[in-house]
Amino acid sequence: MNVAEFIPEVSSVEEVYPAASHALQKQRWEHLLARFEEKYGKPAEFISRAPGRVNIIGEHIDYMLFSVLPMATESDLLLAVRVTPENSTIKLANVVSKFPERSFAVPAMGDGDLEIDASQLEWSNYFKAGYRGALEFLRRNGLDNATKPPGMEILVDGNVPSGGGLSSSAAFVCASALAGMVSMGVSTVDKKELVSLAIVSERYVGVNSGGMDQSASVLGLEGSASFISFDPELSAAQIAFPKTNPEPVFLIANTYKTVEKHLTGPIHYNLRVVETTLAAQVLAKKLELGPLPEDAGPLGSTLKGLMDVYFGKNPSEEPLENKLDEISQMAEMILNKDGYTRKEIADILELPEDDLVQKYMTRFPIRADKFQLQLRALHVYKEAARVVKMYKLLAVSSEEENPTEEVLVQIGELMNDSQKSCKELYDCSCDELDELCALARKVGSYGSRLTGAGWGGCSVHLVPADKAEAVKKAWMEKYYGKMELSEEQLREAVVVSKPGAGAVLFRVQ
Ligand code: NG1
Ligand code: MG
Repeated sequence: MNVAEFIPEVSSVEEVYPAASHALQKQRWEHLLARFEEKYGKPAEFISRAPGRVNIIGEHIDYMLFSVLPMATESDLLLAVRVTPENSTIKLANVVSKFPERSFAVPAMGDGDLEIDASQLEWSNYFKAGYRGALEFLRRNGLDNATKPPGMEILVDGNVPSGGGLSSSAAFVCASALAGMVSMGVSTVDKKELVSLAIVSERYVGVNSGGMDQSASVLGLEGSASFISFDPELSAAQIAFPKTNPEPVFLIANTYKTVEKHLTGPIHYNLRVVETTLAAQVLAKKLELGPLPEDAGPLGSTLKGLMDVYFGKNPSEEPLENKLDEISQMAEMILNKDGYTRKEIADILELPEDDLVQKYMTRFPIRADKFQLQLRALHVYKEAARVVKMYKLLAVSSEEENPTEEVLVQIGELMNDSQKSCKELYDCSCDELDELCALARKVGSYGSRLTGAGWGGCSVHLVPADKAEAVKKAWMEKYYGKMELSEEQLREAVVVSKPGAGAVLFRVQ
């Protein structure tokens, strides 16, 4: 368990990335620091760094507080920062000129919240969200209200593709929250605090998200995937993939179908959160479990939902996956498969329809006539069971001296089943994702699936190293070859991803 730890302070690039990347990353960091000095006339004091993440399995279940199995990526977001106590302005610039410079005044501790207009697709919102989390953290921790935090000069360099399912957003929010805390004088940042506040912060950007991305970004360790649990409290177990011969590699293939989740929320992501929440309420009602807790939930989530249905009905010590099978059978029997209207749900919950809307569909508005409670609940329970199965397979194989390929075949099957469930039960895949997965499987991928929220973005494939080239070739010929892509897009369409390190702080000497 690495949670009760502080964010590591590193003194060199070498401590952050695998050996093969040292030279390139060193150049990138030096370039960032040089550009910073050029721009602001004084050197940066520190770099706050947080990575993206690839989710290997456990999709759309974090907001129901089931465990997930992601890994941090090597790609990351760097914020070079100088603290400017002489004024209370935050200046934000990006090494990429398409992101326009922004500046805003820091509110005093007692002032209202830092305003974030979530209806706009505005890059600085992610910074503001993380920074606001840091402000709130300091307020909670007794910093006197009259104090005005210092300003900052910031230059950003990020290489996690945005809108691609690799969580550039969480990387940005986590790195910003970390930078904010450091600028306000927190000398050692607790990892778990940072995760918790970043999860709450990211919701300011308009997505009712779970906690997987921020956990993976902060808690990741080089060489390991993270088995992250949220209930009863945040914890992470690090687990490596078996070193079979040939070794497995993860290929990440971008569909180049970008989805701006904060715009499509009402019909995609936020709707799914509402559907699973209401599935839990309806199940609880029909199973006569009494009211589910409404506010509590670790990490500020509004409802523990489907998790509570599970525990409410089964307070025993039996293995999680057995219970999950049982409860999904029950969900299948109890919930109707054609979906429910608002009115039907309100009637079951014995609420006026307006109250239902007010309670579940107002903070994050949604657009839907029918709510697919059965399909969504089935996905969540079955996916949660797959995560536990994969974790167990990995735990067993990591004990073996010479693991055979068979374990990768089994892991791959779980990934393929997850993709099928995302497509058929959760309706969060798309033709492009399905096609990349089908092509990869044909050429020898053990398992292929979407990663992140879906509806576009990236896919993840577990492939034997000696077939990686063949898989790439198939995609180039049959998928990317048919699109009009720039050379850069073609170069970046597929990346090999190894589990990378989590967030770090680097103080410039
Ligand atoms: P992406 O779309 O990759 O950022 C989102 C959520 C996660 C999780 C996944 C689906 C945010 C910030 N993150 O990930 O919490 O629910 O979808 O598994 O919205
Ligand atoms: Mg995101």
